[in-house]
Amino acid sequence: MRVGTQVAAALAAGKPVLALESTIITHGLPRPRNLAVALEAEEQLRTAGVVPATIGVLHGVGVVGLSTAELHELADDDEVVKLSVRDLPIAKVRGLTGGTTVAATAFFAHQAGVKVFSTGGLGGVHRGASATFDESADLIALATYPIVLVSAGVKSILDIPATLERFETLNVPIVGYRSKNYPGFYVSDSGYKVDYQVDSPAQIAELARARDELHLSCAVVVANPVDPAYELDRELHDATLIKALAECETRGIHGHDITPFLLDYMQRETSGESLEANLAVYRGNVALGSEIAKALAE
Ligand code: PSU
Ligand code: MN
Repeated sequence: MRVGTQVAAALAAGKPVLALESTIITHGLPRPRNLAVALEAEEQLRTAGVVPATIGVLHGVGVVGLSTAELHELADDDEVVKLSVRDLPIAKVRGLTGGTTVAATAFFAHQAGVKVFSTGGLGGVHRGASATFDESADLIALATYPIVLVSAGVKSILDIPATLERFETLNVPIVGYRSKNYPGFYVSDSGYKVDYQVDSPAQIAELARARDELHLSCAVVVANPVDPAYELDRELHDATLIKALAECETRGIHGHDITPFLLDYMQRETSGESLEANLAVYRGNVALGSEIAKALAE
């Protein structure tokens, strides 16, 4: 693993740093928007006085704080792979270049000492998981690496109540930001609730400190609903989702290809409307993550 110079300097000085994942760049967003979004998120952070630490793997080496040139490299690589934690030894031995999922990003962030991480949507339990056993390694990672993770919930392409149950089983606390409605990524309310609400970045920092004092390894997961003004039209959302899941079944897509396939399908079939919602979600999570990073640096 290598820590970028700006990130290393900020960490040494106790300045706020926010981790960002890179599967969103390599497999979550279409080109060329992927690079634009990655650069925009970093710019948003610098303006807020927070050092961005976008994390990915280049030629087998985990990088915490990719440079602008390295972001270009990752965004434009035709061979780029999706790397979760289990893939990291293989990536190292074979010198692979890849986007890191929430799980792998949380691993590297924690190793480097970055305490807060913002993403768009989390992986979770897939629909039909009782037969396929398909649940994202993000869940296990969040039980293992004590960071603060900001997301807008899990997408409704997943089984949301089962995902919430698994978080409970895995001892991962979830708090809603200024709401007890668990968000559904594209929409601000998934129809399911969380048990606890927090109302400020300072309260989240306090929770992370309490977790550390208890020597618990779990992440604190912050569910940050998208502003309802930017959410995806619900009817369009529900109709597209049904088609996406059917198409996935027909084509026999499985394993780590499912999430990228569903995301891409939603984007194409909503003529980019889901993409705009996706970007609003991401901006909101980067903004909240930057405030939490500042509260933790105080
Ligand atoms: N959900 C999204 N956008 C994404 C992902 C999930 O709304 O880009 C990515 C994240 O990197 C997440 C990964 O960690 O997909 C989960 O993949 P899987 O379901 O294969 O674990
Ligand atoms: Mn999976």
